[in-house]
Amino acid sequence: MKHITKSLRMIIIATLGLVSILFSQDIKLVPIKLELPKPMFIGTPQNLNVKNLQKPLGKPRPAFLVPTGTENVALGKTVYSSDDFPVIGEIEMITDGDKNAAEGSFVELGPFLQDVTVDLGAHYKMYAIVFWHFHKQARVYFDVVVQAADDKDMTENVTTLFNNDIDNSSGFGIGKDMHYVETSEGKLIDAKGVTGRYVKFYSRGNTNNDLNHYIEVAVYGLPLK
Ligand SMILES: [Ca+2]
Ligand SMILES: [Ca+2]
Repeated sequence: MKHITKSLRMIIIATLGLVSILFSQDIKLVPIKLELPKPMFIGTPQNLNVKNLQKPLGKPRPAFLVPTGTENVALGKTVYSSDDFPVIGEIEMITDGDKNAAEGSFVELGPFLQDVTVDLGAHYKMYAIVFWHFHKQARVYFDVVVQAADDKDMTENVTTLFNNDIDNSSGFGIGKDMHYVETSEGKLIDAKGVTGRYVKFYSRGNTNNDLNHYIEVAVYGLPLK
């Protein structure tokens, strides 16, 4: 009996120690501040013949936790693109905060592999990247690759955060991530605290046509101290 009491006391002391360590680190996590646009369709069509396709969750995406103070640091920032003269829309619309699906809210880039690069203007620690290609109808975009780096040419401190190019037709290596159906929730990628100033997004057409579209990209981060 005496032995049990001693063990119990030690467990309590250890637990209290752990709790005080957690509090002393003062890392407060809060759900990401994310205003979602109006959904344009309900459910997922079954006729999308796409390999390695993620099953829909069937419910809203769970809250994503980030350190307190984390904001969309891409809002209003400069965007560069492989297609400087979009067929529809302007490149600036990709970081203007408008995530609606309607005509007048999306940018249409040319066919085949196209990219957009956001210059955050300074170095940030990134926790989540959320982007909307198109959500007026259910589509899957191909060769979606997302990279962060310190320089615009993506040569220094490059991290590939997402790659679903399953056949390596875009040359970034075989992507292990899954295809997904675009919805009003956008695609959220866990950036796991990588650092960088530039975030680059690639795609190579979609299940509907060979063109590439962007409505908005958001980078949730904190300034690098
Ligand atoms: Ca926009
Ligand atoms: Ca491919």
